[in-house]
Amino acid sequence: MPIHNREIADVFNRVADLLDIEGENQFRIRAYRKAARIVVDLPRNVGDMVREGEDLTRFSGIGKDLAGKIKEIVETGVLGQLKELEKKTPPDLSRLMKMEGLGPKRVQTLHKELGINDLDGLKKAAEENRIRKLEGFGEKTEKLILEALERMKDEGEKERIKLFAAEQIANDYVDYLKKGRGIKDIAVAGSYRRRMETVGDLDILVTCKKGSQVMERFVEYEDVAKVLSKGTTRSSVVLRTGLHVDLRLVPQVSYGAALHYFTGSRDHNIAVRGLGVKLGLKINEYGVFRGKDEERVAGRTEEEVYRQVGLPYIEPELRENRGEIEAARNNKVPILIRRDDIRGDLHVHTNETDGRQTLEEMVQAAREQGYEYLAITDHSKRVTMAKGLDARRLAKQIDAIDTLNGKVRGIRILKGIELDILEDGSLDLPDDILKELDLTVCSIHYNQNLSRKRMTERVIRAMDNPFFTIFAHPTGRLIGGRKGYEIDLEAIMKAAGERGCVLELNAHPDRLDLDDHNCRMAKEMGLRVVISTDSHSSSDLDFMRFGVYQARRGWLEKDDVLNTRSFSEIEGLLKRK
Ligand code: DGT
Ligand code: CA
Ligand code: CA
Ligand code: ZN
Repeated sequence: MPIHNREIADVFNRVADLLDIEGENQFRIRAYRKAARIVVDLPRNVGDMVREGEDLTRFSGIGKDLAGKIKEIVETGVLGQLKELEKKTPPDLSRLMKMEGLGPKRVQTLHKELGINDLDGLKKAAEENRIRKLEGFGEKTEKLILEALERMKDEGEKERIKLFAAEQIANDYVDYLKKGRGIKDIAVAGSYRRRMETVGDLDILVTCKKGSQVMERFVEYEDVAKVLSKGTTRSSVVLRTGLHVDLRLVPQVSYGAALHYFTGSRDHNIAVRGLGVKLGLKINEYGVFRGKDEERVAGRTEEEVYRQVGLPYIEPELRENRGEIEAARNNKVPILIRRDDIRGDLHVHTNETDGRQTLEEMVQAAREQGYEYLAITDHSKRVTMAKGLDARRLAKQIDAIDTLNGKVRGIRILKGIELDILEDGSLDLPDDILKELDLTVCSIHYNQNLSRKRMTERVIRAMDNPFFTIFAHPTGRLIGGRKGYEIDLEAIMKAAGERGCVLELNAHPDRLDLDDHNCRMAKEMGLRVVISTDSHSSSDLDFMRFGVYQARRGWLEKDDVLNTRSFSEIEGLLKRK
């Protein structure tokens, strides 16, 4: 059975979670989290490597012990150690640990003091006001827990997965299907094609030659845990990861219409169908039909479908019925930014703090991306967990970058720092070192629970400092995790515009912060955005595309994004007036 690197990483993360709840020592816990990251970063499928007898210990960070555990997971599908842990500590507790207001210590207390083992138990205890009585909890935490539970209910039973994870699964499935005989067209439609940050399920569409056994092949995929239905034009399965996948087989003449229909969004489709009705057209997943006798007038391509209702082609990322149809009618659809437009990355870490690679390695990796420039922005001293830089170490890094700039060709290295915005709005390092830098990427890591008003004031006060350049991951949210702190983004954007500061769209697939709505708000306020990866290893530089997808969903064009500019332009733009 092929097992994804991400699934193996999940096993290690679960071990780390449970050890954390048990109160194991942090050193050991971190080792498992690190193992998870290493496995995700490996260049190939680990399962394949194990089967081919490759020696995993040749990768840095993988010792004999870890290699043995990976082998065990690949060969048996489980890790004995995790099973043991789950006997002692209910596995559901790790879900509780990720909830707002709860960490491993509190979950352990809930488990020990109130016997809470799962979400239901938690809900009951909160409703009966038993949690507030525990030491270190209080009314506020109890309320937070109830709110978080409510949100989880809203999100429904079906767990949504991040686009990044969906991509690995979709690519493998599509590659597998393509290897079968007779497939002509194949596309993954739905929210996946609209590049939403999370997807609920995958909707695959195919056309094929007569007699090809595509449905058989679909349900026989090794990752399938359960076949929900199997028909001649439609089948549904559940994968081992719990993800649902639908496959629809459509005739060639309907392919464009079906692609349009199943790409959605539902609201966009309804609006397009409405336009059709006014023109006497019937639009469905089989095609576009005119008049009483339903003469087929389009269906092979999406362009044809749009043309029939008098519209130009609309990119999938825009199809949310958020004004794209009106824009298209007035010939005002934005020309969306593309990955190729990006000329540099302005937020990356090195192993001076919590990155995995050296300065030189990151620069080399950025050159391989074809970038004109790269900003090095390691953490500042407040982030002690990441060995944040003080003024002295930063000065050393500045020298190292100056030297490297004298040596490397084809790329400029910008001197920066990811500077912590302290609780009172001051910056974590003194001006006399900040003035030596090309830019600062300012962000909040601590004291995230201030009121909306105080948080907003804190950031605006920080922006008053003339060395503040970019506000990084502005809301602090984590997709599927932390909701983000309270902050008035509109006020922040206004203040940023007045001061010549820029907001970041953090491209890390767990963050995508700004989100699509925020991007659009920035654009409407005339504010430029910078898309940055926040890379902690050279392979993270590839996250840029997720930032670009989100920017496209937020209607951003090339000119709306600062790091589409050349080095000479950007140098001027980063300077505060
Ligand atoms: P997801 O899977 O929750 O992330 O979101 P989608 O957008 O992929 O939704 P899904 O998988 O339920 O359906 C795929 C597309 O099929 C959807 O975007 C639009 C189309 N579709 C599904 N049901 C309906 C419907 O009742 N009416 C219309 N007009 N379109 C529908
Ligand atoms: Ca879907
Ligand atoms: Ca679906
Ligand atoms: Zn960072």
